[in-house]
Parts: sequence; structure tokens; C-alpha cells
Amino acid sequence: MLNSNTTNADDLRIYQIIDANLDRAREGLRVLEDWARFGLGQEKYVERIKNFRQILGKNHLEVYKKSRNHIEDKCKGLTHQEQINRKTSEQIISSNSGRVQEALRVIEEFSRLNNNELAKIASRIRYEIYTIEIDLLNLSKFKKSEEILKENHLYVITDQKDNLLEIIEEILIAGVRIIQYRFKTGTDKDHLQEAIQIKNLCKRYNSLFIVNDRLDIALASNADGIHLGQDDLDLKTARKLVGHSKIIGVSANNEIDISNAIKEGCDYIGIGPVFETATKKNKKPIGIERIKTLTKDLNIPWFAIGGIKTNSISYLKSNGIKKVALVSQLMNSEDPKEDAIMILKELSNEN
Ligand code: TZP
Ligand code: MG
Repeated sequence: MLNSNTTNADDLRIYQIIDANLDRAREGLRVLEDWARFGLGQEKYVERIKNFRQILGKNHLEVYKKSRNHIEDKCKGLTHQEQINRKTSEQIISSNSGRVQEALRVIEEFSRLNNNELAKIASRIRYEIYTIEIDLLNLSKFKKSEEILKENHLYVITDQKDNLLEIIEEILIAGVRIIQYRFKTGTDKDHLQEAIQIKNLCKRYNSLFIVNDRLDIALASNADGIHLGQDDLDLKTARKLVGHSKIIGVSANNEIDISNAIKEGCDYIGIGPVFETATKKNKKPIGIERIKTLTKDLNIPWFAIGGIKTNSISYLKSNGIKKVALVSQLMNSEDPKEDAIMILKELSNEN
């Protein structure tokens, strides 16, 4: 409650500032709440943000509202170019979190003079919004990655090539939206540098960038995900380290590994080798029938892998296999762009 009941001109100015910023904070919170609700389906965040709006609403005293028209606001309606340029949901989350944080800071400063209770409330909510902003951004990023995995049927894995960046760009131009960076020899320093370059390319083409095996390179290059084989870090540990903003994919080719991967929260599975492949000579192919059995009840995205060529796709599709991962077919292609276009077309054919 207010500390005094007399109102002078200075108080009016302060009340007006508090009034404007309570509105501003609540409006910004509403934007965040609606994104958490409709954009992300995150009930827990909806409740938290709604609660903040209600607390601020309860503390929006009549004196603040009444001060509204006493002093003319000459800056009403000013819009900054940044507001007009906002395009992505991430930009909207960031700018509205910033708006809430700033408004709460102003409330905190000015209400400290005559409403200490409100100053404390504003300070507490402001700190919580800092973490909520990061959580919402991470959840949005994750959701986008999940959608790319769901909507795209071609997953391209790299091999070590001198002109790797050129090949990847051709493939991205063709329309591939999932790239996994895979390497087995070389120095970490070089790999990290290459990973960052591929990540930047993928970002430019709105594509997922996933790193095979190496969590450190995935984290350092700010990859969208990590792919783990059965001998790599276990999924629980990896999740602890990467958190919930990155997707985790797993290679599996038997019931137990698949069911464990799902239980531990993997986001997609690579299953194979379907056919013989020179890329993984020591792995026995499991064949189409086995893949059909293993994937019968799978309801997360999965990609068949191993020995898949452009001309095997229609056969795979006729057996219900809709998503594929490839290494050599595109990495050794004379025209990766044309080949990728052909494969994407084959995969999108209805039959
Ligand atoms: N995992 C199972 S098979 C395989 C991997 C990484 C290699 C696939 O390579 P290719 O050249 O597409 O057969
Ligand atoms: Mg591995």
C-alpha cells in the first residue's frame, strides 16, 4: 500500500510513470503468456506468467490509474524501427521480455519512494523473467528443430572432404534441411572450425545442424543437436549436458536399444544399416523386413540408413520407409545439388 495519502505534483508524475509501466509490463507478459500457450503448449509457463499478470493487476491501484490524464504525454504513439522490423517468434519473445524487464525496473525504482511492497514485487518478477525468457527461447528453438525433423524426409551426413562446405551448400540449395557433421579423424581444432562454418551455412538455409558423436564440438559450435551411437555418451548424461534446447538423436538397430532410447527421451532414431555399405563395412545389414518390424510402433521420427542410393528410394517407400539418411550417395556425387533434388523428389512422391 501507499505510504502517504496526500498527492502533490511530483507524486502525480511518479504515479503516472508507475501506471504506464504497470500497463507495459502486463502487456509484455500477455505476449509471453500467449506464446507459451499457443506457440509452445507449455502450461507450466502459462500459469507462471498469468500469475505475474494478476499480481501486477492487483497492485495497479486507483491512484495510479487516476494520475493518467493529469500530465500530458508528448511521446505517445512513438514507434521505434526495431518494433517494425521484428520478424521471428524469438525476436518477439526477446523484445517483450526486455519490455517487461525494463518496465518492472522502472516500477521498482519509482515505487520504492512510496510503495515499497510494489517495489519488492517488481524486483522479484523481473528476476524470474530473466530465466523465463531463456527457457521460452530454448523451448522455441527445440520446437522448431522437432518440426524440421518431422517434416523432412532426407537427412544428409557428411564425410571428410576437401570441398565439404561447397558440397553442403549445394545440398542446402537443393532443399535439404537436416545436416549431420560426421568425422572420424583429424584435429579437434580443425573440426570445431569446420563445424562453425557448417553451422553458419545451415542457419542461412534454415536447416538443422547436428554433430555426430562429439558433444563438445556440438556445444562449442552451437549445433542444433547431437547424434549418439550405442558406444557414445549415454543419452541421460548427454541430456544433462545439452539441456532441452538441443535435439538428441540415437543410432539403434534392435528392440532393446530402441526402447531405451525412447524411454530416455531421444528425439529421433537412425536405424540400420539397411543394406551393405562401404561407409560402415563392419556392420551387418539388417534388411527391410527387420526395419519394418522394429519401427512398427515407433512414434518419433526415424530414418533408415546404410547403403541407400537414389535408386533404392522407391523400393524403400513401397515398404513404408519414408525417411532416409545418406552419406556416400551425396558426399561422393559429381553433382550433389542435382542428386539431392532427385532424391527429395523421389521421397516426396505420393506412391
Ligand atoms: N550408420 C549406420 S550405416 C551408416 C551409419 C553412419 C553409414 C551410412 O553410409 P552410406 O554411405 O549412406 O551407406
Ligand atoms: Mg557414434
